[in-house]
Amino acid sequence: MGEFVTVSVDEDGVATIRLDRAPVNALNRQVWAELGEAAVRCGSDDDVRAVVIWGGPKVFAAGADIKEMAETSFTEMYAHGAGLQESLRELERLPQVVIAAITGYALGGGCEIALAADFRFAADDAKLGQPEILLGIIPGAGGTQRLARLVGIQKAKHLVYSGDSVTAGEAAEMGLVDTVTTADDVYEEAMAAARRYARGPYALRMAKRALDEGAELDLDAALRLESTLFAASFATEDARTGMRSFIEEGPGRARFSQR
Ligand code: DAK
Repeated sequence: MGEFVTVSVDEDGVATIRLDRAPVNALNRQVWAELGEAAVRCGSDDDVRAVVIWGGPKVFAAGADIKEMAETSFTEMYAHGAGLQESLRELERLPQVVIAAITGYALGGGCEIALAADFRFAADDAKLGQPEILLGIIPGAGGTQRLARLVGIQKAKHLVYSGDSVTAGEAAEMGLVDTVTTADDVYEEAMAAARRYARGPYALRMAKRALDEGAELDLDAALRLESTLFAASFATEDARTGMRSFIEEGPGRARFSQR
């Protein structure tokens, strides 16, 4: 259990990765490292069936700790920066469905953490953006890459070049967030969605791999990957359960074992 990042797992197998560094969850090196450890822990725990990442009721994360960054030299960043970026790869590569529940600010590295999730649920008070340019630097944890892949390069250019943040409503319009709800409800809505995925079949992991890894490949290779994973899904107990249940009880009634 980290000092600033904790993991708790509820009885439905939904893990909450909680960022907790008052007042704005500024991401110092320790937070990045603990986030990576939290992701590894969720990925290696068979009881974790879905993940919600949450910064608390007021703020998701206002980005990297600027006071720490101000003291960081080129050589230190060169030596450690890639390692810190790895924490988000751990999060992004989790086999389980991951939902970011965003209240308040998700700026810079905060926005980049949310971008590593499968879905972003935002509170209506949320503000998202990549303000790095205003500090004289560029996004360094996927903000020039995942953001452009998600919303398109033009919208990403606008956000990255200007440093402007967008409201939850604007973020929804550009596809940066998936749902908008009240700040009081956003965590529970993310948990409810995560519980639904937690009840899903083992094949959800295969679907996630096919979509995420396939997106990085040319179409032929991506279709081969899909084909392999499709065949592999027939090896799961859940595939037997799902098809038998349809034949005997009709659609949508299967109770999966995640095996
Ligand atoms: N770092 C450190 N302290 C911060 C902070 C931050 N990012 N953001 C806010 N704070 C502190 C403020 O200094 C203030 O501290 P006190 O004065 O109370 O001691 C306290 O939090 C409350 O902030 P404000 O008084 O400013 O509160 P407001 O509500 O007026 O404004 C705000 C909230 C979030 C809009 C504003 O504070 C703000 O603009 N914050 C900075 C946003 C920002 O530029 N974030 C950093 C972007 S750069 C890397 C990967 C990624 C990154 C770096 C490396 N590697 C893989 C190596 C990421 C870089 C970034 O995120």
